[in-house]
Amino acid sequence: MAPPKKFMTLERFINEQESMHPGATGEFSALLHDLSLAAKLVWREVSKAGLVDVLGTTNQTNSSGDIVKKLDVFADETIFKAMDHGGHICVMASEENEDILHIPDEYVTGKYVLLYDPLDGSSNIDANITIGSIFSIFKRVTTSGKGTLQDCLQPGYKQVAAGYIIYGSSTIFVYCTGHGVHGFTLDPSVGEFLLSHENIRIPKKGNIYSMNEGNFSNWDPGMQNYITYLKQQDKATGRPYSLRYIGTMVGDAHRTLLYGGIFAYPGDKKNPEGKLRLMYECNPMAYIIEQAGGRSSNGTTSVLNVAPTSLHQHTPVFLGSEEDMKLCEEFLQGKRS
Ligand code: AHM
Ligand code: MG
Repeated sequence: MAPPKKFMTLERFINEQESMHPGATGEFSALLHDLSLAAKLVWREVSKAGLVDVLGTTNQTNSSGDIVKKLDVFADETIFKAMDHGGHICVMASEENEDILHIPDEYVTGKYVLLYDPLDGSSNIDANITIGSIFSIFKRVTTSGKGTLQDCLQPGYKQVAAGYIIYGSSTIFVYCTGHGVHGFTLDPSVGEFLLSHENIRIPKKGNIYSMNEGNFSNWDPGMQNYITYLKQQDKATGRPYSLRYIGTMVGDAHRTLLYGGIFAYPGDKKNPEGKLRLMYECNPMAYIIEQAGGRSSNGTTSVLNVAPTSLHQHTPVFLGSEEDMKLCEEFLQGKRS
């Protein structure tokens, strides 16, 4: 196989981006470096999940009532431990923990806030299907000392960076700091993430929809009409839309980012706010998709405009290509049926 035109490690890319900001202190770059180490540590366990005693469940449930997998616990603790002592974070929050996570007393605190879903798609672990980790970064709003809940509960448009790691047939670190969405594929033989997807732009329109259609009977009529419409011949391709659904948001959103189309987890009769969490899943993914030229919505407005009121709140979420999102909204608002 021919080598790429240039080898660019994630570490070097982060440093080069920092040098474009003369006032940068290096704190933010250090945070990203630590995140890349956390990603490699989690990948190392994920990739041997079938070999060692990490499969199966613990007997705990998390704040959303899900059964906690051993790998969830490992990923949760590993990310925290990789990030707690760098001096750049004042507080963290994780999908697996009810309350905010304080930086231990022996370490200094910094100006950033990290929220993360340590292992997304955990119901797929035992079947060796794609899973991921998601992160969202804000600047603190309090001025010093330990961070607070107030630092964590910021609307998505205030994110200064967000990204995810997808543990699929290869492992890719995708992130954005407001200057393009970039993907780095892990070369396990050298232990480095190498630039593989520079400046990702989501197609203006796709032909894939990704959602748990098993919930169809509980959706409202606008949503049902939209899906029924997508199953007819698409004018652009002469085919109906294809359904692709992994049940791991990272995987489904990553495919949507690269191929276009729409990913959604709408609210329904049983769960009006849907299933996915605003702070750990929807905000960071909405930021990535919007920065790549796509759109996000909670059905009414951009997900990034939603003012959070609690750490683990859920929200309906729609992410995708500009044209697909426009069409979906027309159905949701009853302008088409
Ligand atoms: P989790 O594994 O972090 O709890 O994430 C929840 C997952 C998402 O990754 C995915 O989009 C969704 O739950 C799938 O839900 P469902 O099984 O209802 O389709
Ligand atoms: Mg998740």
